[in-house]
Amino acid sequence: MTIQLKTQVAIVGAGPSGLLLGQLLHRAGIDNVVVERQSADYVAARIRAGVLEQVTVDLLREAGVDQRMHREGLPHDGFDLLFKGQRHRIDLHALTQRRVMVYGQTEVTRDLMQARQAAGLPSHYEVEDVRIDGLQGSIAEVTGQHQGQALRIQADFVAGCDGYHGVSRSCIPADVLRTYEKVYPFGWLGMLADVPPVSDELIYANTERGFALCSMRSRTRSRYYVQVPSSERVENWSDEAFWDELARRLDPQAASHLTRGPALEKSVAPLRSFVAEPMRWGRLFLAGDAAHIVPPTGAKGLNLAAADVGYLWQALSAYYQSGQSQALDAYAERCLRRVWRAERFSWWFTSLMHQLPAEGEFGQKIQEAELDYLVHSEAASKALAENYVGLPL
Ligand code: RFL
Ligand code: PHB
Repeated sequence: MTIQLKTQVAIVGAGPSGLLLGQLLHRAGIDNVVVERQSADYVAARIRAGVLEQVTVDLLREAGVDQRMHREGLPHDGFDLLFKGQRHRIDLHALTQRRVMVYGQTEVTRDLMQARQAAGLPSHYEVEDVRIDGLQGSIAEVTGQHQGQALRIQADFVAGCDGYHGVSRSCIPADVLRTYEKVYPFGWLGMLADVPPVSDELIYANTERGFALCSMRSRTRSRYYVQVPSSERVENWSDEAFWDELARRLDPQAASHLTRGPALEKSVAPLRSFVAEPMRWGRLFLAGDAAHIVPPTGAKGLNLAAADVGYLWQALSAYYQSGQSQALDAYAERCLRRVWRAERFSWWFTSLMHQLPAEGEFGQKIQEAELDYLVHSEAASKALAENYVGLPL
């Protein structure tokens, strides 16, 4: 038997991009169906980003899923840069009159999944062999298999929200698709633990032993990262070894305040910059990690995904309200302008904060000079702050 559905927008992928788009479209009266490869439990358990820009917070409010975030999220007015053993505060609010919200991607995803379920919107999890056809024709088609049953969805448009390893990007013919990529020779070993954060705000540390980041999910849950070679295996790191290494990369005051505890999760994430162009091909619109990846140093991955979704929601709303396709035609260009600015910032902040052995001692001295300039020049601090809190849409 085949399950056959008709909808306005078929959304491939139930990550934050797909779920946020689904919720925004629903509130604009636009039908949509979500198709996801993994199980709902798997999607809900993934641990990823932690810092939301105001633009993302505003979109979550538009989607009607901001109540718990405003109750439990932690607004942050600044963060610390640590180098040469000293911490320097970047006062985001004084420099930009804006702040960021510390609220985990896991929580955002859970809120979106609950809202989708409460609204009774169609979602198909554990769908294998997803294929997308008809992108240059009069109707698009998404097909797949769910527990031996065929699924066939006809749609006006397809939103490719299926992440870096998804199928939608590969629907764009090779002679049309252009990709730009930079792979870094290091990754982040991350650990999540139910211990109070070492500091009230995030600490980004540049040390001789490599980069470290002290982040958090709440006042009782910490998220820490240390730079490791990209070939590093998580099995090589006991909890104790992780805590010891993190402590060595902090200033003495922070190291003495570090509360240790068992890891709830530990994993190594590779660092990559990647952009695929165009982000639209016929009836297909790519959004989020399906089209671009940034290294996590600037906390831009999830926020860029949300900005794409914001543009796509506006463009689809305009199309269904007035039949006008100008905003859909402008989608790729609007997104890519923001994407490349975030790519530049994430690459720059990554290059500034990590040990880069290939750059030698000269590179090390340039990093030190730039960090010194950054914290002593208001213009330089402001450029960092305005990118960190997020450029306006
Ligand atoms: P996602 O979250 O990858 O979701 C894509 C969804 O599509 C599904 N999928 C398919 N569904 C159907 N058919 C197929 N053939 C499919 N192939 C894939 C997947 O199962 C998944 O559910 O992309 P989205 O929604 O665009 O969201 C983007 C964000 O998740 C991402 O930008 C950030 O999480 C990036 N990122 C981080 N960003 C930060 O700002 N700070 C971080 O600390 C941070 N840590 C991370 C990260 C990304 C990671 N990845 C991708 C491995 C850590 C990791 C490990
Ligand atoms: C996180 O909390 O996971 C996090 C925070 C800031 C970043 C990257 C990751 O820049």
